[in-house]
Amino acid sequence: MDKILIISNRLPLQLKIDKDTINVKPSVGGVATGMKSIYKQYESKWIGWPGLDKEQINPDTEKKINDVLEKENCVPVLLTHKDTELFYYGFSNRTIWPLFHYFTQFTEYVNDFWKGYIEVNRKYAEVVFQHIEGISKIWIHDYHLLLLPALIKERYPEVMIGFFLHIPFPSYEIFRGLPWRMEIMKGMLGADLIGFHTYDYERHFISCVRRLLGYETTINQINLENRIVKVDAFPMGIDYDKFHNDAIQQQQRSVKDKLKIRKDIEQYFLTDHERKLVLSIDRLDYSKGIPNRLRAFEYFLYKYPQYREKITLIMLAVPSRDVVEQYQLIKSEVDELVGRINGQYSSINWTPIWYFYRSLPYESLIELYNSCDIALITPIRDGMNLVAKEYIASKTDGKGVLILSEMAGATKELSEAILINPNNKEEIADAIKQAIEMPVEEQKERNAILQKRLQRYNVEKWAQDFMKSLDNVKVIQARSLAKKINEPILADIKKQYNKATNRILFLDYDGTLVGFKKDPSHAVPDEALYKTLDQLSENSRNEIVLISGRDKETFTSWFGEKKYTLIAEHGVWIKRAGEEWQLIEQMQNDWKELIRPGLEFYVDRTPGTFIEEKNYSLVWHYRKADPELGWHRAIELKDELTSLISNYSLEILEGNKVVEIKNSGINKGRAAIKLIAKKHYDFILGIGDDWTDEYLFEELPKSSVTIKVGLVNTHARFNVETFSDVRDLLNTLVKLG
Ligand code: GDG
Repeated sequence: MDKILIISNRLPLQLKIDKDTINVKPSVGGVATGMKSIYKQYESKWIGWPGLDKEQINPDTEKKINDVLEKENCVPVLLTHKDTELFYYGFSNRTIWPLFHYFTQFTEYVNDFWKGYIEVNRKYAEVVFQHIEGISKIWIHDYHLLLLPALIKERYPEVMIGFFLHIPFPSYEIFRGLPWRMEIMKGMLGADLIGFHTYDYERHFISCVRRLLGYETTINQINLENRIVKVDAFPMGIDYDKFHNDAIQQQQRSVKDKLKIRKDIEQYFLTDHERKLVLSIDRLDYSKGIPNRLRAFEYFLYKYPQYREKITLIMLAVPSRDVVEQYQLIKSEVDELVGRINGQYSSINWTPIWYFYRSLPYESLIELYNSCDIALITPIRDGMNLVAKEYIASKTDGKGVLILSEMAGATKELSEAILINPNNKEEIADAIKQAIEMPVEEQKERNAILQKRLQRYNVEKWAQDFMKSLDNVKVIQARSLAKKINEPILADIKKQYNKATNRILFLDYDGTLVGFKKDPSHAVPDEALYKTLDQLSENSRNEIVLISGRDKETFTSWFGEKKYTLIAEHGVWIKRAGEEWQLIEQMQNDWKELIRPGLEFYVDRTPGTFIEEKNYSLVWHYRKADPELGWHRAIELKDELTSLISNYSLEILEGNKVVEIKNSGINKGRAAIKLIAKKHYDFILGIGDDWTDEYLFEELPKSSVTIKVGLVNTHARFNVETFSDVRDLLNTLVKLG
């Protein structure tokens, strides 16, 4: 059986020290439930903070805690009071939480918080290292542990790491404000699979990866130098059957077994059939839009006076992070608003808002869900919002109306709810009216669709899907790694090289022999490169061919005096050592005047881009442009060009951040073939990094050693990670003589 580790800020159980005994109570949160199925399937352990400060625990109790937790397959991460101050209340909840929920005005950038965050992520890593033996997969949860994936990956690259973010991932414009944005991105990219609740969060993340780190992405895959990372949306579900069945069971209880809350609701509300109950449940958090909701409810009472005394809002606000100032402020605001509305509208036999500031037992929650006619859920931002789903699941008679903010991740699946903009009190007030007046048939119709969907994609399915995807990434990675040059492959290449008497080495330049520079004119050859190439070309058994898309003037200035063969413009021109440039093929050039104005239009609209004119091609460069915009414009441009060039014998090449239009039939592969046809070579090497080099890999004889730089799919036989690996390989060949 596979062994896995689950890691989250908190363990899925609550600990209480009662004199000498330690009491544990499982927590009822969604993540804990979802993980139950994973628990059954794998031999797993859960690592997290048990909720007690280290100072509260003496060595004797520590041993007891460990024993109790061990029985539950849990491992504690012990944090000091200072740790929780800086890491939990500090960076997690005063920096990441507000920023990721678009509350930039509440976001605090404090260096000590950041240091505390790094330190605690390291503490988690240390505990992981103590339990990693035999572990094949790790699933890390949420925004408290954004650095942990990379900390683990560095030490244990072979362990598959999944990371799931339970809160929104903000757009680039918000995320870029974080002083430690690079560290956070790199930390997350330590994972092999990164999951979000919705596609929107996923695309924001990918956009940040492209803009901040410059990695190439293909749909939902990120190609790091040495690894492929997959990003995907997994909308978290709930334990539907549990909520639904428990609601049925509680309803069927005999009068004497009924919960007090049920009896109270029956006594005060359910006797009056015209009285509508509206429910609101959240942690008391500024992201949940509680003041907006109250103002909209107040406005509803003002706008639709006919419903006064006929509607009651039951509002449960669960205390949360109350040491953080913003949470204290929101509490005062809510208290004040409730007081104001009740003061304004109450009568002797009616209180508009029943307000509870505490948490209730799970059974009471079910009673509230089941008895209320309307759920009013209006977050300003919410990663998912499970309360909305739980409400629908608990409506056993199929009646009930959900009013849901379009800013909650859950709207993507709950489109049959009445969706509102949480900042629009007019719309919310009207939605309440619509909900009150909605015919029962319509309520049932909408809910039936919602219930079916929630039952199918439940939390168990969510967890299983995530794990399946993680396995899948492993297969994708293995495919790209299968061809990576390792010791035995290298030994074989060396053997072939040693045996050969007539060798030819086709080497692409940019991205293969040198790293990419934002400005291509800065990618000049360095001394070490000249030395390697000179040594190779001085060997009489070798012919060195630099084969590139560069223009012949640049190549002349860099390598004109060298003993290498140069092929420029993807195979238009050839220059043998000591000779002049010659055209490999005769071509026409008159098409340029037709294409150029179109390209200029793209330069005008895309800052940072420019046109390079080569003898037989035009190139639009977008390396210096905003990566997102450049990428979109390149797609547009290719699309436009495709119809424009149909009357000419031209083709469009897409290279690394370039779109090149050139005469068709000219490519590196054709040029190379012409060269090797002239002589018998018993060792042929071809190395390149981009799309244009694929022609070379395809055309060279099957026995050739073809190498792609970058761990991506290719026609080449082998891969290496970066241009430095190419240099190492060439230096190894130099030593062989
Ligand atoms: C984060 C994201 C995302 C609430 N009051 C009581 C109680 N609850 C339970 C509910 C529900 C859970 O707490 C709240 O979950 P939410 O999803 O609504 O919100 P967050 O706590 O902010 O959770 C959120 C979630 O992670 C999962 O990924 O959906 O967007 O912010 O399950 O039932 N449970 C009990 N008593 C209460 O008084 N027993």
